[in-house]
Amino acid sequence: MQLKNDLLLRAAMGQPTERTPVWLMRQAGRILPEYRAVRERLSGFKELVETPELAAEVTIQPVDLLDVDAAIIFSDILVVPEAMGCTYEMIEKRGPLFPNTIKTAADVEDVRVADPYEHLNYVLEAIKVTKRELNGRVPLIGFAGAPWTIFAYMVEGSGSKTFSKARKMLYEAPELSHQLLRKITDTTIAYLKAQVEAGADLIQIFDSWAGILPPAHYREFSYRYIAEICQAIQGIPVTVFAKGAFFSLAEFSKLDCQVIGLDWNMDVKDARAAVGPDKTLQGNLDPCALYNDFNGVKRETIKMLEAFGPNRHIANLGHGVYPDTDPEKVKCFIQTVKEYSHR
Ligand code: 1CP
Repeated sequence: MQLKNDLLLRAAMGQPTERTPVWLMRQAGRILPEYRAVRERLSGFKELVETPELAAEVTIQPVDLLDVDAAIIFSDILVVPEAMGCTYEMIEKRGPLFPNTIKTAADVEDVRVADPYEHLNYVLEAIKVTKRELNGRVPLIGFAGAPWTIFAYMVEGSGSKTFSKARKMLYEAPELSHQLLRKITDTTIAYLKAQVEAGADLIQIFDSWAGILPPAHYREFSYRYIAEICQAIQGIPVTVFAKGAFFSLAEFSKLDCQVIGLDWNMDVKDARAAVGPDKTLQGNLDPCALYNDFNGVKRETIKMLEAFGPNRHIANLGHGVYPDTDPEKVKCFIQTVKEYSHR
C-alpha cells in the first residue's frame, strides 16, 4: 500500500520534504472528547487496548480530528510486562499498578520471554485493522518501552518520582538485573519485529525513565539494550526517545537508528552538536506551552521550528500532551508547523 502522506518517513530518512511533519506523543487520549466518549462505554483502559477494532478507532481519531502526519497505535508500553507474566491494573486517574513486583531471583526465573503471536496478538491485530482503515493516509507508528523503563515498572510496581526500588536493584543485584533486562530485551525485539510484520511503518522506543540513572548506569543497564534493539529492527526507521538522557546524546549518534527524540529540557543547538548531522531530531515543544493563548502557542511553535531548522526535523512536543490541554491549542500548534515550515 502506497502512502499518500509519507512526510514522516522521508524526514526520518533525511530525504527532502515540502514541509516539516508533525504529530504529538499521546495524541490519542483524553485531550479528545471523542476518545472519552469511546472510553466511557467500556469497563476500562485495558478493554480498549485489548479490543482491536476499538484500539484502531481511537488510533485514527487524531488523524481525522487534528490532521496530524502520523498515527501511533493505541496501546501501552506495559503490555510487554503483562505478556511476560506480570499483569497490571490501570487505576482510574492514578495510573498503572502491578500487584506482584519482581524482587528475588526466583521472581526473575518465573518471568517468561513472551511470544508476541501468542501473548500480544491483540496489538498485532489492532495494527492490521488500523492499517486497513487508514488506507494509506498517513504512516502508522508502532512502539515499545525501552528495557530499562519496563524494568523500572516491573520492580517498582507503579509510577514513582524516584524509582528507588528499581534503582536499588541495579546496585544490590547487578547480575540479576541483567538477567531480567535480557528477558525484556528478547521479548521486545520479537514484539517489535512482529509489529513491523503486521504493518507498522516506523518504530519508536520510549525510555521514559532514562533521566533518573547516573550516566554510568545508563550505559550499562539501558543504552546497550537499546543498541541491540535498534540493530535487530531493519527495513523501517526507528526513533529513540530517552527522556532526560542529555548526558548520552553524543553516544546516541552511534545507534543504528534514524531519529532521536528530544524532551523540552534539551537545548536544540546543543543536541544537534552532540548528535551530529546524520540523524533526524524529533521534538521538543514544552507541553505547557500549549496552555498559552493562541498567539503564544504560535510564537513558541515558530521559535521551536527556527531552532531546529527546516531539515531533518519532525515536530512534536518534548513529552506527551497533558490531558487538560485544549484541543484547539493542539490544532493551532499543528497548523503553525504546517504553515510556517512550508517551503
Ligand atoms: O484511561 C486512560 O485513558 C489512561 C491514560 C493512558 C493512555 C491514553 C495511559 C495510562 N496510557 C495511554 C496510552 C499510551 N501510553 C500510548 C498511546 C497513545 C498515544 O501516544 O497517542 C502510548 C504511546 C503510551 C506509552 C506509555 N505508557 C509510556 C511512554 C511514554 C511516556 O509518556 O513517557 C509510559 C511511561 C506509559 C505508562 C503509563 N500508562 C498510563 C499512564 C498514566 C502511565 C504513566 C505512569 C507513571 O506515572 O509512571
